[in-house]
Amino acid sequence: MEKLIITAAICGAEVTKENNPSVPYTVEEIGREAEAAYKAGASIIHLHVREDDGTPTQSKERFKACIDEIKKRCPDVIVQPSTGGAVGMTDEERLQPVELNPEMATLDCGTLNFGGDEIFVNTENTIKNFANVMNEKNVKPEIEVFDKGMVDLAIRYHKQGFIKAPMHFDFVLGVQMDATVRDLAYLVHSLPEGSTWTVAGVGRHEIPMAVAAIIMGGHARVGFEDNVYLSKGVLAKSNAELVEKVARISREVGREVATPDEARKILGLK
Ligand code: KMH
Ligand code: ZN
Repeated sequence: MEKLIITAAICGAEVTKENNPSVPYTVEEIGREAEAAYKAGASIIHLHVREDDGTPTQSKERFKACIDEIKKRCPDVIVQPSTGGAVGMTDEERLQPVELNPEMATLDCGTLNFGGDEIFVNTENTIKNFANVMNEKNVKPEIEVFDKGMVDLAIRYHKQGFIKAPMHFDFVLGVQMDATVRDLAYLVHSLPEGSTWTVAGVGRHEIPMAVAAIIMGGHARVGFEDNVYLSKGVLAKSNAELVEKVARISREVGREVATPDEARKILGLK
């Protein structure tokens, strides 16, 4: 089996220091969390950024400052900015980090309920526009899937020329779809040949879904964006603790962890 790519989703847009005091807000905190996660085995940093007070922002300048800080500390890590941002942001706001020509960025492939009255809106025109902008900039999309129909939409858009193969998917489970091995297997079996995938289990599902991915030949995403606990009732002191736990489990069952350059080869990044 190929090596395991671990993505660290270190910040997110919804989680706060009230949930876990180690959630990073400042440029320095984001740099420190990214570096520790990288040293623990993460080859991709999935990045949201904040103002110093924790307010989520998609500001190009703030992304640049955070990416520069991350690259100063770990020059070879893959930085994958979010184009999802936070619920309620405009498409123009959300697209800003793509202007920085990152290697990858997320492409959310559908609209979904996001708790309470919140709806995370991704219309067909939004998705096509985001895909076109990423193609122009040679940015590899990570296709964010919250529901099976989003896989089908991505395949349709691939056939229509909006998304290039090989496609890379991230299944975010425990928001809309259940985080079960049955559901994960259903998604994996729906992918075109040659695709790669990772899974992000939300909340208590984070580590179990990562373990399923390790065994099934996929890749794993962990981090504060999705979960702030190391184990039941125990807050993780850092994103690195979550990365370290998954890296250790993977090695113990005989699957080595990919470096950023090995991840680039697996994902077909230039
Ligand atoms: N924060 C969510 C509204 C992504 O990064 O592309 C969107 C999200 C997905 O986290
Ligand atoms: Zn995200």
